[in-house]
Amino acid sequence: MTTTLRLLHHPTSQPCRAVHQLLLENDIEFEEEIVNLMDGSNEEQSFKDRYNPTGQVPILVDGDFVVWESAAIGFYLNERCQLHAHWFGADMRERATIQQYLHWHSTTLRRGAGAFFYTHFAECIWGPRDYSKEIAKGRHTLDESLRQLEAWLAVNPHLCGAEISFADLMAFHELVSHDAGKILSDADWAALPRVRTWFTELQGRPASQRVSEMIYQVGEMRLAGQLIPMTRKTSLAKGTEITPGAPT
Ligand SMILES: N[C@@H](CCC(=O)N[C@@H](CS)C(=O)NCC(=O)O)C(=O)O
Repeated sequence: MTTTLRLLHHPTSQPCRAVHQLLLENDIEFEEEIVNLMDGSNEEQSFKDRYNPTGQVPILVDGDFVVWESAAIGFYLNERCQLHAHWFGADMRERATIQQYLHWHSTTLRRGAGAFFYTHFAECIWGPRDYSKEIAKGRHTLDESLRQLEAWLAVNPHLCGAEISFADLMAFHELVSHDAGKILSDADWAALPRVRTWFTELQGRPASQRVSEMIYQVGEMRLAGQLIPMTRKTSLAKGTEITPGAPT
């Protein structure tokens, strides 16, 4: 295969950063295209028809093949680029454990992103409103998920075993957003000592820092009370609403 891979993504997006980091960690050559999520370009019908009917990123394009959903992109890259076995598992049990994590992740820790989204981005889209119910819902899911991570990290130094896998990157980037937005207090971190050690270790990887620069800048802006200019009027974190689709 000789085509150059294209990654369509946005650096504020947790699953995009995980895929971006996987590409960097493995020295995979790719072209980067930032999709403007702030003006809702990703929701245009032409974008959905061409790339992803959900309008979401990340998206990987390999010649005439398009794949979306971060986990599916990861598995594709694993086979396409023959990644080192620790990323997706050396045998069927390890592979199943990593799959298991990624399925769990999409309905739990990923949904906890609502705590970040409704604390920091909702106001930039819909203006000042009472988002406390959405924040509380995200926070509840986040807390439950973090307790589960803490339990897994009591068994292994990484989420699915001794070595780092794509599961770690996916989980790590959820926490990067919460860290950038100071969603977790010092007391929260203190109650999660294994998660904190694991998070600090992952933060030290050069690729982690490279892909996380923008979200930390965005976090600083929001913590200083600045709005992120957004002209879109729909959620960036679909599925985290109390009432699906609301507020509109
Ligand atoms: N399950 C998807 C989630 C992707 C996702 O939530 N993408 C968000 C950014 S973090 C997005 O594209 N939001 C824009 C929108 O929904 O319009 C994956 O893992 O790839």
